[in-house]
Amino acid sequence: RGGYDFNAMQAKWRPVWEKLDPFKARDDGSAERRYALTMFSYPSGDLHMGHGEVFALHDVLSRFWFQQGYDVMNPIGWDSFGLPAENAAIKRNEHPATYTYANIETQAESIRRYALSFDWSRRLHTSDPEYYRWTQFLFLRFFERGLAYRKASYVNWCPNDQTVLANEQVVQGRCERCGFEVTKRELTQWYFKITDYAQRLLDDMELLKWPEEILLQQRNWIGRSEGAFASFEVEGRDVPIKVFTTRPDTLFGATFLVVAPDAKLADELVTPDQRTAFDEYLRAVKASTEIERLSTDREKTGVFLGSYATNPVTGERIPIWAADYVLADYGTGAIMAVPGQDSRDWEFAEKFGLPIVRTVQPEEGFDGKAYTGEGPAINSANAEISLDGLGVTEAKAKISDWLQDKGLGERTINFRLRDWLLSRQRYWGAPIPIIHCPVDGEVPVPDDQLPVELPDLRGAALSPRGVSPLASARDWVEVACPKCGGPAERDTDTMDTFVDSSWYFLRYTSPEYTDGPFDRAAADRWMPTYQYVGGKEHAVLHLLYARFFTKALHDMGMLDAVEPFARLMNQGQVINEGKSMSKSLGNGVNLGDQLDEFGVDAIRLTMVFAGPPDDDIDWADLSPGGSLRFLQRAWRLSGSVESPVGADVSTGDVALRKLTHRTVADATELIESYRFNVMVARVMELVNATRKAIDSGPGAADPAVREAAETVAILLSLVAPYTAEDMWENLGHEPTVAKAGWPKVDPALLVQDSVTAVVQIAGKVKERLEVSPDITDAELEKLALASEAVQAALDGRGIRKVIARAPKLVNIVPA
Ligand code: ANZ
Repeated sequence: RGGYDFNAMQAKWRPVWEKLDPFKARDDGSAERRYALTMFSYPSGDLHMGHGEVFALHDVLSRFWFQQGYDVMNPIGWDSFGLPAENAAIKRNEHPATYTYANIETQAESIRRYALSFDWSRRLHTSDPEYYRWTQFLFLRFFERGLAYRKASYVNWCPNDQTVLANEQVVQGRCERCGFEVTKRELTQWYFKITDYAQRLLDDMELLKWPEEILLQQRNWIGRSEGAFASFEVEGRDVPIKVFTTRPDTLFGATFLVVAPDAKLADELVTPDQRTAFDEYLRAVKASTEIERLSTDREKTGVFLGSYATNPVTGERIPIWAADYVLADYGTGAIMAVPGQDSRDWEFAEKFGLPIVRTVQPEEGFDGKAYTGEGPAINSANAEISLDGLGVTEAKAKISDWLQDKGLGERTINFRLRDWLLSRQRYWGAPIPIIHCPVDGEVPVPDDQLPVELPDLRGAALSPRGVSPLASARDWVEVACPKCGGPAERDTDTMDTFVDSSWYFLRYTSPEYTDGPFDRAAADRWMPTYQYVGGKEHAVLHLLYARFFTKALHDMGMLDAVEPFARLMNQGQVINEGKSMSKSLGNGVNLGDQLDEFGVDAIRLTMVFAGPPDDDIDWADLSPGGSLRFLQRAWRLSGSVESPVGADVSTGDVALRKLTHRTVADATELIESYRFNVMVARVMELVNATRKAIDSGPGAADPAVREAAETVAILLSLVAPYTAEDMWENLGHEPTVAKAGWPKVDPALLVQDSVTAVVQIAGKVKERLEVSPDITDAELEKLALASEAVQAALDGRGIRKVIARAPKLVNIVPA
């Protein structure tokens, strides 16, 4: 055999594996099931470095479980609806499917070359009619239960993509996809009632082994606040104004009310003489973004509405203003302003000359404006109730009870989470399966008429123009109402692609199923996914939506699972020269080029070895050439072994055997705790030790050398499958090393002969002793005091105290 040649290995083993098909989930009950899932990709071009990383990391886990004998399901598919394909189609004057499916083939080929342990028999594409038929089916189930509904409201609008966006898709005031500043438009749109699930989405986080950072983001996004509603009578109006407050204890300091200018209420409250000023203000507000509106350091703006309310505890007549720092769709869209304790209210009061009353005594020495801290209530008493002297918590409880008794308010819980806006005015998505009939209203397309397939539109017909391109396909739009048979029209919006990805993990469990979106029995066998690997950018998007879908389907009796993803691992980004890769910076690294130059295994190894999975990795700091040299060194071991397959290893060199078994034991733990890079480092040590044993130790014929080399092959199969397979063959085995089985650890070989105990005097290390790992505290203390070095260091001083912590440490405190 010649030297290490990665091209030859790649050419040799790929067809062998494709024939063996070792990664097909058996689903036959022969072993415990494990569902390993990685976020499926958008087919927008070939694989990039980020895919390379996430796939390499995910494959370590999946292959580890295969080696351990689990029945692993590791499916692959494509999230193939969405804007990139549509924009490309407009540019190239073709159908989005052309671009989409060509890219899928390109990516599929790259993934195969990348040698991932996917089960290709479960492959799916969300843009296939066989898939989106079921997305539509699920939409209708949500619709039937009132979990999908249409309403008019101000929504996020991306002027560039000419479509609405969900709140989750607006990142710092900009479109999550194209970066354009998002504006507001009043439109009638479809929503999923995710808010019904707010509390359960919070509660069930307890079931999840996810990074704390992601859970925290979801928690904040859901934004639970405990507080109260309070009612304020309005002069000349029958209905009082209800406000939501988290600080009912500050009610005595409410010196004015503020309503959102774009809430209906503002329009109702404005008096004729304030009408012009108000209309002008409203126009300006509509042009601003939510981020701007909520920002604390922005100059406060607002307008007096001309109306007055009454503070229910002070009886004061207080003015009602409209200001954009109050949002229309949070709480009730109206607040009681308490400048004494709220900074934004303080600034507003200061700017417009409104009264400020402190109702919490600030700490000694406080010289700021609004006081938001703890302290006893002050100025908070009337003939009926006094909060004075009470702390914030007690005062809140007392006033809440009082309001409740008086019928002036009630305790409540408010969530920041809004319903999920799911309709899009774009072409390349699943059509919403609803027919609008002038007689019957919103009529679902009957299940047996699904899928509602997309009409054939391409090129310029897809150009964004604010209404869905589907509206221009008149033959498609005009249908008979399924109820009355009269003329009706199809809904022309398509679903957000996040709807497609909210249930794909269920479809994987029975991808061929034709009686429903998934076979319940199959889903119950596999769900929840044991492990999910993907990017943190999905924290409040996909990861939240998929949780909502799973719960809703559970409630509909379609599924046992209440959570989709039991464990989550996030990967970092691959950057270059300290910056994200981008065309404009010219620092892009092409995955395909790297694979051509260094081979698949060296690139995968480099990604895994670079650091902890969730750290960003800077390609400029890494050495794929070094990885390649290591793989060559490992591979050469397999050609050096001189003992036969199955040689009796019990007579082998004990030192090398101990290292081998220790390496396996540590690797097992390291993989389970996602420290793959350390695992690789341990394999490198084993490779070096094995080489040394061959060249200057017990020699190539010692069976311990075979045991070590086989172990290296198996451990490496998680990261460098081609090299590992080639080693396995050189060692006299049949393919595939991927199913060789995780090496068994002999506990007797893990016992350490001795450990180093450190002896400190007054905190300084004075002696190191080789001791038995089983030594007792008393024995260790005796040994330490008998040491010459210790006695010399004590130099005749007496001893006040000795603390022995066997077997590693003795601390001597001299008198
Ligand atoms: C009086 C008060 C006094 C308030 C005080 C706070 C501090 P979270 O915790 O985020 O739920 N608020 C209520 N509805 C609002 C809306 N639509 N737009 C903007 N602000 C709104 O915040 C709840 C608090 O935010 C509420 O409690 C209300 O101001 C304000 F010392 O009421 B508070």
